[in-house]
Amino acid sequence: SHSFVTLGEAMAMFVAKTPGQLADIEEFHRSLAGAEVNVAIGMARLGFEASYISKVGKDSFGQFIRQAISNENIHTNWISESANHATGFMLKSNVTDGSDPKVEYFRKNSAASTLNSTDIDENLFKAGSHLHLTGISIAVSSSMREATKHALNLAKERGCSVSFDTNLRPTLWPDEATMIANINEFAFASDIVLPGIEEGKILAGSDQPEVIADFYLQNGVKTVIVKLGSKGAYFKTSTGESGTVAGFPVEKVVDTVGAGDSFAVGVISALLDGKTIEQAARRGNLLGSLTVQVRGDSEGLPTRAHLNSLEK
Ligand code: CKP
Ligand code: MG
Repeated sequence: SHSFVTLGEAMAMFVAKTPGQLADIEEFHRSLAGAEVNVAIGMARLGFEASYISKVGKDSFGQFIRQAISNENIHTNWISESANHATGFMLKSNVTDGSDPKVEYFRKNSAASTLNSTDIDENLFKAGSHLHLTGISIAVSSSMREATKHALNLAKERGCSVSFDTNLRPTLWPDEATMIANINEFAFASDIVLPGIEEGKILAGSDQPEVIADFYLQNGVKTVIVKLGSKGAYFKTSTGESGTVAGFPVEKVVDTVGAGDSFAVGVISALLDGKTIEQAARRGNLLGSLTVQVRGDSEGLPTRAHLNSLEK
């Protein structure tokens, strides 16, 4: 069976218990965050062997993260510890109208930001494994960007498939032009690219899903799936397949954060299961729809048995 590898920064996330400005909130619920770790959790729940490369501080948040990841049956061997940098954390507001919550980061100079190429174990990359990367890891620091590049190169050398979620986080970049150039460099080198429609507008200069897809296909990408939120997803491949799959109806949107990561789990797992690109886009939407109905990033991600019952 296929194994799954990803690399990134995991954080403790404090979600406001009540609506309002973050500055006014007294009570928070702690959970786990980090786009890449969210995807690893989803893959592990579906039964894939998952490895997560990261770094935490020698502190309680670091302990919490390591424990949470190990509870999800993800290999923790490649999570190292920094002696002099703290684990990052973030705050998230509580919304009641389905709008995107406000997010505030406390991650500058975090332990994970010191991750570098020497933390990448070459043995993780073997034929049949899949590497998932996102635009967040390459924004966190230059050493993490180099580590990500190293992982990408190893994966390609060894014949692993590579997916890339553009995940634009403007507050982590010095300016927009630097963000666009770096994100597109990594996207062009990947097999599967998963931009949101708003991200595509910034990265490819168009709000037309087909134009966004063509922009990446013309630059060497094999498969592009543009996420259209509640409207579903548009897919196009270098072999000429294309189409739109509808979104899954959701009764009440609780919190949109993490939906993109769940979408990635759906797509990657389906492709590794041997499904078609259309089935993969559909599963991406299904898992995204589960995550917008819960407040945390990963609590909506299904087990294999749950997924089987939903796909019946
Ligand atoms: O694009 P998504 O809403 O799926 O990503 C959410 C994650 O890693 C969340 O866990 C947060 O911690 C982050 O993206 C981030 O660094 O912004
Ligand atoms: Mg995203």
